[in-house]
Amino acid sequence: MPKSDILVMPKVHPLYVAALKAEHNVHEYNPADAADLAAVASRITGLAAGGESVVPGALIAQLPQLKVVSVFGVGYDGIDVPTAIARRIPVTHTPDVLTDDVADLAMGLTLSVARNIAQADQHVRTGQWPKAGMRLGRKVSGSRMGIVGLGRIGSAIAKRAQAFGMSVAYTTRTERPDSGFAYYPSAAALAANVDFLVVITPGGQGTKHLINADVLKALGKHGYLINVARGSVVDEAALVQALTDGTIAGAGLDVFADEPNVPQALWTMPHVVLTPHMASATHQTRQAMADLAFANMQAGLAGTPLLTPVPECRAQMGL
Ligand code: NAP
Ligand code: 8YV
Repeated sequence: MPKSDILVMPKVHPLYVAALKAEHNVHEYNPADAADLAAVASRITGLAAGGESVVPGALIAQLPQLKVVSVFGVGYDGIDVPTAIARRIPVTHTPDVLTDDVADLAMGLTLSVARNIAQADQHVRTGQWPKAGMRLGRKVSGSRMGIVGLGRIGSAIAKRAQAFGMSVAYTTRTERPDSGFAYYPSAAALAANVDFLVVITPGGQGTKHLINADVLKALGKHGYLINVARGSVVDEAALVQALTDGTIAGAGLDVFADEPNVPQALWTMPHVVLTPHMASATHQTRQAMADLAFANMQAGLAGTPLLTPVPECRAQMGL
């Protein structure tokens, strides 16, 4: 295949960028330098983004030859997909290959916050063990898990929860009777009936602040919130308040409203575990994501069938 000109959004994973550089001319997008983009815009045929990238319609409009947007990540809430579709430009993502890792981290956060693992590690490292005891944890095995979003990753979390002897319930917009799990029509109704509420929906306007003060109140003072979805799904101010005044028992958070900025109030809370958006960050999965994102890019440039177009492109572009 002849070399193409690819525009790469900031902070796209190096494994994906390296694969692109080996085959193409790569231009790193600098939102602060309009002249830099103007010099190459007419040649760009591929756009590489990450799951957290913001690709507005105005950027797509500046790229007259664009053939494909290939996202390194399953979430694509930052991409203006309707604008791309209007120009018949397919958008692809990386589903399935990261499902196990994200489900593993959801369980890791659940165990960590309930059993005080991060706190306990500090207790030993700072020489506290000979001097003082630690507060007791919350038993996870046999407890009740509620999953907000029973898709690929939510289903993988359910499987893991079952292995811990937990009961599983869920909420989605469309009930899934085939799952065999108890269905609740809203996040609040689900929260009122579980010990751990795990959030794993897509981000974007459709789920913005789905987890609000009312849902946290329903989860209650013995309940824990785990968010591995997107920061936008949770009303972060309401969450900080609920953790401060004891409305809920604790939280395990991998994603935040304004990454990489995490509200300072959370930094010192002993009943909170914080990770830096790393649910899919293993060597194995990041390589698989890079391979799939690159394969989608190559297919989009060549005009051959795409491996994993996003659902809207499948439905509206007949892919
Ligand atoms: P998926 O298979 O499309 O599942 C999404 C689920 O969310 C579906 O069950 C969907 O069911 C449900 N949902 C959508 N809107 C909803 C709403 N308003 N209320 C309740 N449920 C809703 O996607 P996936 O592969 O599991 O990935 C899910 C998300 O995880 C991604 O989009 C991404 O944002 C996030 N993620 C985060 C990380 C990380 O590093 N932390 C890594 C990977 C993915 P209905 O359509 O029936 O509502
Ligand atoms: C990645 C993610 O950290 O897949 C997603 O939606 O949020 C994560 O897997 C991200 O896409 C890397 O850019």
